[in-house]
Parts: sequence; C-alpha cells; structure tokens
Amino acid sequence: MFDTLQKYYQENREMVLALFERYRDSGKNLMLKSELWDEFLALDSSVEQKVRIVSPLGRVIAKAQEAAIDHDRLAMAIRPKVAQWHYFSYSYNEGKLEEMAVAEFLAFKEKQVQNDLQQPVLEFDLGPFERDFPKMTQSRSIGHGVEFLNRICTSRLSREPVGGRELVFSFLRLHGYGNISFMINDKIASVVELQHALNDALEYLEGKTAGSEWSALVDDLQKMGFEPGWGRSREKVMQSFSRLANLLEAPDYQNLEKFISGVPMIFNIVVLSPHGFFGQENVLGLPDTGGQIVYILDQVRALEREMKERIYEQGLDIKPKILIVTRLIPEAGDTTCNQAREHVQGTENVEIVRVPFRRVNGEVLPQWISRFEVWPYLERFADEAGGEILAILGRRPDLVIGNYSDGNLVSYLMSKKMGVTNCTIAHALEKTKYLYSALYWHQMEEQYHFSCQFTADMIAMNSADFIITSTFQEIAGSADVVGQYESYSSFTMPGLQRVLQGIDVFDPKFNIVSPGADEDVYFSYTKEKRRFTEHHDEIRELIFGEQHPAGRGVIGETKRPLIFSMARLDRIKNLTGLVQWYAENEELRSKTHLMIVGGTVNPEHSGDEEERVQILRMHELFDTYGLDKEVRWLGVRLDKRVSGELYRCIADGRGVFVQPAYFEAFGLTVIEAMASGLPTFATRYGGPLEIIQDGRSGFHIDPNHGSASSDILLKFFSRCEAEEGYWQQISEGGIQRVQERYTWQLYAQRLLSLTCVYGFWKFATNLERQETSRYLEMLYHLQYRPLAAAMER
Ligand code: UDP
Ligand code: LCN
Repeated sequence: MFDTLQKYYQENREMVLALFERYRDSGKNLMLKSELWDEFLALDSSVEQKVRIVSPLGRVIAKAQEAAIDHDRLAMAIRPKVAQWHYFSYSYNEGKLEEMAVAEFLAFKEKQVQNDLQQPVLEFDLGPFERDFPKMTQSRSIGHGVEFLNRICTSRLSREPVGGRELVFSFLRLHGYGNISFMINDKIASVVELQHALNDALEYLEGKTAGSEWSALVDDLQKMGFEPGWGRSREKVMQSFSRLANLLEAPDYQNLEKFISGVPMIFNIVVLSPHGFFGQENVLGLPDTGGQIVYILDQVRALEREMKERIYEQGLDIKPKILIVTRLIPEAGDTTCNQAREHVQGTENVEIVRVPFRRVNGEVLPQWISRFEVWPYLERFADEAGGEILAILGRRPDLVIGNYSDGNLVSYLMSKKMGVTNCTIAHALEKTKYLYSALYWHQMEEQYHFSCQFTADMIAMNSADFIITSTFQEIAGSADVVGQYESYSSFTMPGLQRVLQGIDVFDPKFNIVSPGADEDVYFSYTKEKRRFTEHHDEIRELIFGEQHPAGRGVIGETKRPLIFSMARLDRIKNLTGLVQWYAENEELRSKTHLMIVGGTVNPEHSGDEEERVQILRMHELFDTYGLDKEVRWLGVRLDKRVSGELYRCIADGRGVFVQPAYFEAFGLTVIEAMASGLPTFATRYGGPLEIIQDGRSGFHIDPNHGSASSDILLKFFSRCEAEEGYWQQISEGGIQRVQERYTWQLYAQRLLSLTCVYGFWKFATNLERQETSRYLEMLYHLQYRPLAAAMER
C-alpha cells in the first residue's frame, strides 16, 4: 500500500500536499478516522471527488485509523485489512514521504500529548519471545485457534513420531482423581507396549457382547494395562481405543481433537468474577453488575450439565463441582453478597464462594467499590480465595476461568500458583470504550486507573492458555473498526509504557465461543403455552400503571407500540441518548411510546458517580421535552422471569427493542430480545454488529447519529403500518438467528473440548513458554504492583 502511495505522491504532489497541509492547518494534533476522511472529502481540488475517492490516496485515507500531526510532520496509522497495520510519515519541510516503524509512530504520538511525562518509558514488546511460536496468518483463521493448534500438534506428531508418541503416552499417565488412576497403569511401560495392548484389547472387546458395561470388562482390561476413563460401554471403549491406536499410527488433526477431548480431565472448575454484586437476585442493573453475572450463571449450569454427561459417558462416577468465586461485600443491601457460600439454583453442585477484599492491614473492606477501584485488593484476594478453593475441593481445580480484567488477573495469579489450565474471558475491554483511554490515561487516572487495568490486561491475555470471545469483532474488529483485543497490539501510555507488541490477534489461543440466552426464560412470544402468564398483571402495571414509586412517566393504556430498552444506567449504555432521539422525533413520538428500564430515579440512591450524572440527565430530558406522558422510565430491578415475559408482552403489542450504546462488547439484552421475537435495533459499535444481520434479523443503528437512528425506527414503524407481515418477518429473522448461533449447549461442549486440547498443548509446550512467562512476571512485579499499591495510599 505504501509503495502505491509513494508512486501516486510523485505523480500528484500538489493534491497530496494540499491534503496533508489541510490536516496540519486544522490545528488538531491528533485526528481520528472520520476526521481524516471528512477533510479528504472537503478537499478543494481540481480532481473530481469521485476520482479522488478511488485513487491510491483515497484508498489509503479510507483505511487510515488515526494521525498525529505537528508543525514539521504528519504520521499516520493505516489498517488496510483486519489486524494489519502500517505507518508512514510525511515531513512538511523536506516533502518526504517515508514508512515508519511502530515504535517511532508511538513516540511521535506521545509528543503530541502536552504534559510533563516525557521521561524515558518502558518499551514492552512480546514480539521477540513469540518468534518461534506458531501463529496463524490469515485473518479468517482468527478466533479459530483450536483448529490451527490441532493441525500444528498433528504435524509435530508426524514430524517427530518418536517424541510425539512419547508425549501422548506421558500425557495419558497424568490423569486420575484422588487415588484412582485413569487411562493406563504401570503394566504399560512404553509406547510400543501401549500399541500392542490396544490391539489386544480391541481384539478382546470384539468377542464381548454388544452393550457390555465397563464394570463387566474392567478385570480383564486392567490386566492388560487399562484403567477407567475410556468409556462406559464396550462400544465407547472400543471407539476410544481405536482413536488412540490410529493416532499413534498416523496422526490426523480431527482424530487428535476427538481423542484428547474425550480424556477425562475436567471435574472441578473455578470461575472468577471478583467485582460487582454477584448474586442470584436483586443485583442486575446495579452499577457494574450486568451481563457478566447472567453469562456466568447460565454458563455454569450448561457446563455442569455437559460435564456430568461426559463423565458418565467416560464410565466414571464422579460428581463434578464448579465454584464461582467472587467478592464478599458486608454492606450488601438487599442482596446475598454478604454470605460466604450460596448454592446456585438449578444446579446440583455449583456454589458461589465469597471472599472479602482486604486492606493492607487485613481489615475487610465493607462497602461496594467500582470495578475501576479494585486493583489494590486483588493479590490478597487471589491468595485467600486460593486457600478457600483448595479447602473446599480438597484438590486443585482442573480449570480456572477468569472474567473481566480483574478476574483475569486473579486467574493468572491462581493458575500460575496451582499449575492449572487458565482460560480468560473479557466481557468488555474498557480500552476501546473510552476515546484515547491509553494516550490520555494520565488525565483519566484518578477516576479510571487505566494504568493498572491495561497492564493487568496484557499480563492476563498473554499468560492465558486460551481466550474465549463472544464474537469475531471482539478480537479483530471489522474492515473499518479496530477489534477490542487488537487495540492492545500496540499502543502508548505516555510516561508509563510504550507497547510495541502487547497482544497478537493471530495467536491460536483465541477462540470464538458465543454465549446464549437462557432458553427457559427467553423464548418466542408465540409460544403461548410456555408463557409466564402469572406475571401478566404485574407487567401490565409496570408498563401502563399509574405513577410508579420507583419510576417517572405514565403512558396509560395505549394501543401504540412500545420502544423498549433496558440496561445499566452507564454513560456508555446511552439510554439518555435514546430518550433524546425519541424526544426530538415528533413523528416517532406520535406513533409510539418509549419505555426504559434502568438505574434508579433518585440520584441520592446511587453510589456511583457515572450513574448519578445519567439520572440527572434523564430528569432534565423529561423536563425539557415534556416527556411525562410519553415515556415510562422505571428504576427497578426485575426478576429474570419478569423481564423475560416483559420482552414478550412488548412483542404482543408489536413493539421493538433498542440497544443504543456508544459501544457494546457483546450485548446479552440484544439476544434476549431477539429470542423473544422483538425486532431489535442495536448499536453498530461492538458485538451487535455481528449478532444482527442488518434488515434481516434486526437493524444496526449509529449512536453518534441520533436523528438518523430515530429515522430508522420511524421508517420501520411506518413500513409495518403499510405492509402486513413486515414486523413478523424481522421478528422471525431475529428468533432464527439466535437459535442458530447463540445457545448454551453448544457453548459448553466447545468450552470443555477446548480445555482438553489446550491442556494437552500446555503440557506439550510448557518449556517453550517459560521465557514469556518470566517476562510477564517482571511486568507484574515491576510495573503492575507498584501502580496498584499506589492506589491504596
Ligand atoms: N438486566 C436486568 N435488569 C436491568 C438491567 C439489565 O435484568 O435493569 C439484565 C439483562 O436482561 C441482561 C443483562 O442484565 O441479561 C445485561 O447484559 P448486557 O450484556 O446487555 O450488558 P452489560 O450490563 O453486561 O454491559
Ligand atoms: C459485559 C458487557 O458489557 C456485555 O456487552 C456482554 O454481553 C456481557 O458482559 C456478557 O459477556
């Protein structure tokens, strides 16, 4: 791309110069994608705009992500394709166009931030450590790490048949539970002996009656060197034996995955979610308490079900256990977050375990604190929780799953100490939510402490054995938008650290495994028999009732369809934005009503600064636009069954759901609404862009263009009036999309298989990872710890 630009520059100096000077004359030191493009379009040039757009210059500017500019120089970051970056600079004095290294680009960007943080900084670069590590090269492989890894493992096994088989052999000897060993015993002492034993055992099983159970075969098989874990029935055991025999003879990647995922190695899982109010009632919608909780509660139910099924099939009689480890909050209001242990409803053996945050002197922190304030407490939390987990389980867990930046850091500390497989899940990375959050970290430090968070993120991401994401865009964005993980590939925090390679999205550790919406609660409004009719009176009252004690606005009984939205009352969720769009669109106001569930209406009842600002803004909008008869705002926390039925009741009245966030990492409400059959309009920034196929299973809206968004809504309602069946068409499109893509059963199957494969990979590459692991340890001790400690002073 640079060469074409260079050539074009030589032939069209005047125009290129005019543009670059325009950038300089804008007076801005930093420019974003849209600004660069708008200036390009506004360029006064002899070349017609249409021609300019398709010129090499136009193509470069269309792919420009950002620029830094001073009097002498312009530096630009270009992203021609997903996860590919190039940098170039132009010197105004010399008229020279040159390629630039990432470090130079970042240093130049730092110079544009006027502050006193110009001392030398730490350059953090994982590139050299990863040189010999297998990485994917095609962007379409991103997020399908496990498939790539299976191929790599298989080719290693083929390349080094002796070492490879030895590896599989020693891996098989690892497994057991308590005093019970699985798979093979001491009678088999080598790979060759294993191959013979497999042949003999298969021959032996041929002669046995179909359907024989392991208990009837165990005595003979044990004499041949086999222990439990191969299967409950004769057929299952034969299948596992043949898979292994084939693998040892000639490895192929599909067989490898199937065999490894069948090895019994997951009985106990720890899920970490330190911040927020983690509970089963009265918590959703509280600050920092939303989708992550819903996700984890559904996830553990699905995982337990799948683990039980697998363990049974493997022929073992072990009850799996899952612990959700979170923070104990003594001042817990009407939640159960002050209880040390809580059983998870709908499960047999899943518990919430709560461990407090402690100050340096050991004192328990009594009150809720925002997710941005948790950093000083995490190391002590990890230690104490680690002890608690070992005491409850009586052994190490087999997998630790971190959630969000804080849980992922704890997961790093815990899995390192215990030597177990570590999976991390981001839910939402703050870095892309706030504009220039890294570059202007210093200005935001007091409120957000991104210095700690982004450092913790890099440690956690790079140490994780595997990372689960809900969508592709979460990793690598789209053609125009940078992915959430991708934004960590290189960035700078002036005066703190310059990151040359923070994360590589081509790393095979990334896997897309999307969550679902609880199918028992979020199902189509047309499934009359399953509906929760017992809640209908309550819901009618919620929507149409008189003044609600915890709400504002009375819309009365109405035939108009409802525009519905529900979220935490964060700035990013932009519920106030939606209210304003609605308020300013007279025609939309005349056709519909708006209903908002979120936050609390009394600012004094909120302990969160961001939420308080939003509450006041909401009241201001009601006052300014006189919305009390058109908008219903409820500051309530609804029980899951009530909110599930509420989506459906709104669908009965041919309403819609809107998710207007400035950025939404995934968006569980989006799939909940779609599953219920509500046509859904959701932000084009983040997960919903991928969840919804615009115009088929819902619509994309742009939160930065409010009136265009409200027009999309208006157009939809007008078309529904004119065209019978249009509402149903979109409604069905949404239902179908969720059924195909977003289910918890698929999720659990995938996650458990990944755990096995990455467990094997970890075992196979432990030595090779040591350098990276040591480097990350330094980052933790020398960078992260002092930052976190400083917050406590
Ligand atoms: N939710 C709720 N009541 C509220 C707000 C949210 O029950 O007042 C639930 C909602 O149904 C969804 C989750 O909380 O399951 C929010 O998840 P989402 O992914 O949409 O957003 P997050 O809060 O995680 O950013
Ligand atoms: C956090 C978010 O902000 C949402 O976008 C996700 O849907 C949720 O977590 C669950 O992953």
